[in-house]
Amino acid sequence: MQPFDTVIRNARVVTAADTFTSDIGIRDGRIAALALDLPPGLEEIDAAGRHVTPGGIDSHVHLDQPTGDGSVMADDFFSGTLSAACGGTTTVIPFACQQKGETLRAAVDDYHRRAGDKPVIDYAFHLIVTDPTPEVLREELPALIAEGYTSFKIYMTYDALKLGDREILETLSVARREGAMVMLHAENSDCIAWLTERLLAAGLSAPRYHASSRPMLVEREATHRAIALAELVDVPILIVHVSGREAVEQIRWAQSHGLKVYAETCPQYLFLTADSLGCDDSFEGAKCICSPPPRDAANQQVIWDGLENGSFEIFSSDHAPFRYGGPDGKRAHGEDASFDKIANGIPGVETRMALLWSEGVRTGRITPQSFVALTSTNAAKMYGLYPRKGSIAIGADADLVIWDEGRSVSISNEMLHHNVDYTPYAGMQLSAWPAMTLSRGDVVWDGEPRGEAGRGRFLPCERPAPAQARRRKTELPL
Ligand code: DUC
Ligand code: ZN
Ligand code: ZN
Repeated sequence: MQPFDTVIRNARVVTAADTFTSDIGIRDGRIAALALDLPPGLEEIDAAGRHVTPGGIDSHVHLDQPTGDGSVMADDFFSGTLSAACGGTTTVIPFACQQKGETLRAAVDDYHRRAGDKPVIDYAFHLIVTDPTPEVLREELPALIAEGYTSFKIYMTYDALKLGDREILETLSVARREGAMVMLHAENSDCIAWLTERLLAAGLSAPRYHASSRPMLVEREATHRAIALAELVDVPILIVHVSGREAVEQIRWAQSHGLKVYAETCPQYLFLTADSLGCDDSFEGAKCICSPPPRDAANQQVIWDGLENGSFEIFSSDHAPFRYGGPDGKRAHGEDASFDKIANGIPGVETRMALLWSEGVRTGRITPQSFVALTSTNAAKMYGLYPRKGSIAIGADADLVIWDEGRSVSISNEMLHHNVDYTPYAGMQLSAWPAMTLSRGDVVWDGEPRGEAGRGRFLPCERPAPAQARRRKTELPL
């Protein structure tokens, strides 16, 4: 038999189910053997005493996505995927966003062009459906789902992106029939517009009022409505970037009534609060403008509880990278811009894994197995990449992270590899960081970035099992 290309020795292998000590034999980019005392490989990596987890799947990132408001995303498919790899992520799922009036096919072609020969790690695409014309619903969406674009996002806010309830119903109905996973951005658009108008009229326009314009209530209402619409169509949904208690209560209600309602949360809802947007009117608060906004300490605790008790399936970054300095990021409309004109989103693709391992696993809040489920395995299942991705198992891609634990890491932007000029987590002290990341057996991070542009492969996704509708109990002609 051919020797292994690489053998990782004496790893504390963590999967979503177990932790065990094993060597990992890698051949042709895949895991070929899991056992102790494997024969020598062409390369040998000593992991004695180290946890080894599946490479992260960051299933919510925005790369090179046009914004239409003069701001430009700082990360393209090279810098974004390089940064991901350096933080222990081996697969990203960015969005291919349809512009209103454009076909979905044109959007997909455009994003493949943007990716080009840039990706350092493997990637798939979610679609964003903004214009569900009869043609899109009847022809394009089913065809693209069949080709491996098996998940799509619907926005309930932002004029350029949002769908009305009737459009959401029509689109959910296609997802049900075709077996696609629908992600929902749940915030009530009219409430935000009404509050924004009043805040601005009262002269309250500094970055920190972004949080005032999108209180928890607007997320709670839209979450409730999304669940009701999905219940009517009888289709599973996944609520993305859940920020706190009121939305979690809606989701748990749905789950306890047997509805297939899944949820995602992100580091900003564990480590930032509305105060991160500033306690005065300084523009600095723009660095933490994202939607939904971070809440408060009590809501952070609810999110931690949800990670622990199974309310959430997915912990993603929602990496939406805009530079703080320069003319085309947070300041695209000038430093005096009102909060509603400031680019919406924060970077986080490189810090996601270490934040959760350090502050979740090493503090005892979540188990190593939950960490793996939340950062990798569940995303692979939710989006049709399992078992090729998301596990340490024979036949799976050799996407792995070897952890360096116990050392003190002070997060700074200088240590990161994204193309953003700040990190919201600067100054946080962590006790873990990826020592090494392997993507299909190649070392792409070992303290230095090693991944070449273009080595990442596009991954068509299967129809995800969790997106399958329940058996219908009603007589409605759906
Ligand atoms: N929604 C996202 O998913 N990302 C950035 C901003 C937003 O509103
Ligand atoms: Zn969103
Ligand atoms: Zn997002």
